[in-house]
Amino acid sequence: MSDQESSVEKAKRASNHLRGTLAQTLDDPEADGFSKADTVALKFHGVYQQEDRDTQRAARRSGRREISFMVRVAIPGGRLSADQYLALDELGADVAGGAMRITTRQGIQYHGVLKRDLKQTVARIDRTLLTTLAACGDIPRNVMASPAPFVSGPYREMRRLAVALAQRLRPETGAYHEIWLDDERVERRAGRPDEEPFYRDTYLPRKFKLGVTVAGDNAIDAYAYDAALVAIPQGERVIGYQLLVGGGMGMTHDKPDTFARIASAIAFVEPDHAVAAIEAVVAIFRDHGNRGDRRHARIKYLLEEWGVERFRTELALRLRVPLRQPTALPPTEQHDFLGRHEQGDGRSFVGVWVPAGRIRDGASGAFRTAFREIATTLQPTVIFTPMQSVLFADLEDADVRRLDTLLQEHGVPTVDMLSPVRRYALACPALPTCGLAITEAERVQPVVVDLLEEEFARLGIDDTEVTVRITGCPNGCARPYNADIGLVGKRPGAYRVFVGGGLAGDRLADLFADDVPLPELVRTLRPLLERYRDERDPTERLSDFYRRIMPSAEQRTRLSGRETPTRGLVSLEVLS
Ligand code: SRM
Ligand code: SF4
Repeated sequence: MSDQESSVEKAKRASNHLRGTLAQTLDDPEADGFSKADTVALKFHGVYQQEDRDTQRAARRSGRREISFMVRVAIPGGRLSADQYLALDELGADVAGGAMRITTRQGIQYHGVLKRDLKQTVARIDRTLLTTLAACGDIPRNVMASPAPFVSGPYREMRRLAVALAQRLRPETGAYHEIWLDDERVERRAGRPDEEPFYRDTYLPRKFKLGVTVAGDNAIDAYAYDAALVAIPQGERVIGYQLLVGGGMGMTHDKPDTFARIASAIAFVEPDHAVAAIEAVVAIFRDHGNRGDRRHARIKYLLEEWGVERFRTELALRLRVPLRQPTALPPTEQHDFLGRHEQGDGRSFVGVWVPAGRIRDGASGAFRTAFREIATTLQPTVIFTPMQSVLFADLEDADVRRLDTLLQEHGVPTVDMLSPVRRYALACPALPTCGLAITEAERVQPVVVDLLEEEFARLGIDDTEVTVRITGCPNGCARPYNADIGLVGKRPGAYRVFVGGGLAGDRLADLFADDVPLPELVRTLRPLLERYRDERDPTERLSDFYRRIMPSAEQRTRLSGRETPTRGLVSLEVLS
């Protein structure tokens, strides 16, 4: 570990608990953007400074910088009232070209917000009783929770826990209120002896991702995060939680010391200790995470260095209770909860697919108008899912009929109209907004889905449930490394292709083919798909089949960073 503080650590320390000169720059009409140091603090407020990558070069050549902002809203468990939903939708119309985008962590993002609209954007979000604070930055992010609105005891308990964790882990700085909101609230917070008793001056070494769910339901993709709690139900009660720690997707191409990792089961935690256990995990990360090299500053690297036993010992010391060994969990799947389901109180919820999470009116349906009408007339609870879709909950039978009609009237597809490839596809925003994108992702997703749909139909395997996830760079924002098929931007127009994760999300995919131009994707996958068609057991999933025919480590590369992926690339000859 490097002893040197990274420049981001220095910027955090100098920001005076996330203030920097943000307020001054916001008020300065001559300033088109924020200084580099201020953009570090700005992220903690849920705001990213961006430039349109499509026009950036031309603009810069003519001496201009066309800066706009992405604003991210944290929504614990993705749950909103209909009125909150409508307020957020209206805000999107006013400041972000009419579109909001559901994120892969159940939040929403507005893109293209102008500097002059930033303050009112954050203030209006605050008025909906939501926040952008800690939606980004080196801090625990939005707490994910299974979106299923079941009314059973364990689901209720799990939802309560998500809210408790979000409240407990929120930073305490007064900066947010000073910069974005009114003075009165600032005065009420003044005079605290220590502004950030838990996070201190430099917060966490890096971002921290967190989720909660109930055993058997992995809609949140729990193994991909820094920490997760899985409720173990017994009848209507939760008897404890499985604590998972050390998942993460981000890596850097050709830097084998960076890697994606599936979370490890650390302990079985009593319900009364659940919040304290997560707080202790965060504190361990705060105190021992790498603050010199941001590439290695996730808790997964600490866990890899320490091992599970040392981590458990440290956790028990901090919690001051003996920790029980983790328990065996039932098999899980990443349910998307699309279509109609009973909630358990005589009412129903309906899950509606949203292409790449963009709630807008477009060629594939008038999603925005339909959802506005549903929210206005039926007043459902609205829940965003980790698959970037929407559940409308608390519906009576007549409401479900009305909802179906509204979807139909506005051309919004229902789940029975989607192929499995389309239904389970995810893509990150990538170009043109993401400053880190190497390739397209969201904008090529329809092409990739069309190509794969056609190939699966041609081979007669179109009943196969597969997750296809695309990202524009190796950071893994659409969680490609535990999907059945993951495409990860390698160089402009070409992707690394990963195979072998699956719907359970509990194992990493292998690097299957490197540097594949999009037009060659189908040809690259064809030998595997043809063998799958010919040799699969009737109920066997694609990734399970792949693992059966490629059982040895030599045949497969685990994306674990212990080997250079290209060295262990799956040999296509083995497949043919
Ligand atoms: Fe992400 C950075 C978008 C979920 C791993 N992510 C970014 C930024 C902010 C780019 C940047 O730093 O300049 C992207 C903004 C693009 C844009 O224009 O909107 C971005 N990430 C997203 C979202 C919007 C993707 C989406 O399709 O919805 C997701 C927002 C979730 C939220 O509401 O908080 C999003 N990002 C993820 C996930 C998936 C997850 O957490 O479930 C991951 C992989 C899990 C993990 O963290 O390991 C992820 N994003 C990253 C990383 C790699 C971190 C690392 O460990 O190396 C970066 C780069 C970074 O932090 O430096 C990143
Ligand atoms: Fe940007 Fe890469 Fe994340 Fe896609 S995966 S949004 S390209 S950082």
